[in-house]
Amino acid sequence: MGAKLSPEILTTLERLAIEVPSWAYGNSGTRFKVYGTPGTPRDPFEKVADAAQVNRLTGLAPAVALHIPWDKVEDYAVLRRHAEDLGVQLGTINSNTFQDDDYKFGALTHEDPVVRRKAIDHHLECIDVMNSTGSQDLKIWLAEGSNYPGQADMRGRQDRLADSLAEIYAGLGDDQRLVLEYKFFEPSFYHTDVPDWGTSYAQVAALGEKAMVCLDTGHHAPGTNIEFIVMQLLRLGKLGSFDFNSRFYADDDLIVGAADPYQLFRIMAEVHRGGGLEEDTPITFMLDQCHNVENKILGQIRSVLNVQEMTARALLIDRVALTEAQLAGDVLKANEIFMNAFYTDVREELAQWRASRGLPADPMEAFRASDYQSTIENERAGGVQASWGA
Ligand code: PSV
Ligand code: MN
Repeated sequence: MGAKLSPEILTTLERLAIEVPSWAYGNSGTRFKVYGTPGTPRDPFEKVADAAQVNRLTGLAPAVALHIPWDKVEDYAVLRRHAEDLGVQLGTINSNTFQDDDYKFGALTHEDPVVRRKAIDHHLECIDVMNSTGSQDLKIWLAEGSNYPGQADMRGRQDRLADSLAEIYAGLGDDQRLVLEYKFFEPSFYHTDVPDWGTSYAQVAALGEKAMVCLDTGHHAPGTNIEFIVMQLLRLGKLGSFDFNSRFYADDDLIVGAADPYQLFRIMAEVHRGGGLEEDTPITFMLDQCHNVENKILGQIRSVLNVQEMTARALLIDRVALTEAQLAGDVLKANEIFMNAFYTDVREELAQWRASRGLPADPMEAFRASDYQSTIENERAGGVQASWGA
């Protein structure tokens, strides 16, 4: 193909797969308002159908992540067949220990063994779901922490967390993994039990090789050098998955690459440098986003295309010249080489490449031109639209 994207780069791009989250297709909002949208799915089957559109038009999203209990169904094998009929797989299973009254003061860290038991059992149930769906990853994000200094015994909670995770880990099958996601604040504001990559790393390292860290790009303090964390976790062999999204202020869950495409480029450059785009990559790339005011399916299409575009640009970094400049101490040459790749517009070449693979050159326009949206708006009348907690 064209001058910029070599066959080698295209082969790497061919492998890029980004899981989409089922919750992106449901209604979402802020604590102020959740807007309903015509055509919003009413159950996991309809969410999977929408997700399949993203893959059909981009070739980039072959799996859908589920959230339990939001995506609870009677028979997961039926949901799996439904997904496969539509050309996608069921992906990461996300647990949920943040919506029951019992969990007000913690779940896996709770002082009360009865509450802890309930939370551990929920995760074991998630592993059962994984056995039916064929999912590889169990993703654990915990809403646990405290609001006031002195409120909680942080040390005791960390120890109980280790014990709870060990029990969950023991339930994993040979080909299954646990990924532990960190977040620096919210819903707790003073301390969070898994606030940073170091804590997540310490916990998963103690479990064993099937436990890895999940890095959600929106879960860091402003100004954090996220690509450094990516480098370090890859170096340690513990970067298990990404939750991609972007943020201006906190955990905004906006379209990845929308707020800061350069940051996404820097992250993908480090992923590439650390071998994370190789065939045997340990990384599951996933979106963790909501689309509060924009069309949800188009929002997901835009997201996976943004990841593809910044990955292509990252692959354009002239690594030989960069190393040479670095070793020569040529600060500005090195920076220039890095920036040259970032400033290279690859949209036209990616469009041509898509067309050559039987995909629409412009997936956004292809979706707008299709009758999918009007069909779901007509067909999905009645029932209760899915949203947070449904
Ligand atoms: C909450 O911050 C969150 O966005 C986490 O990132 C999880 O991955 C997601 O919700 C689903 O539980
Ligand atoms: Mn997340």
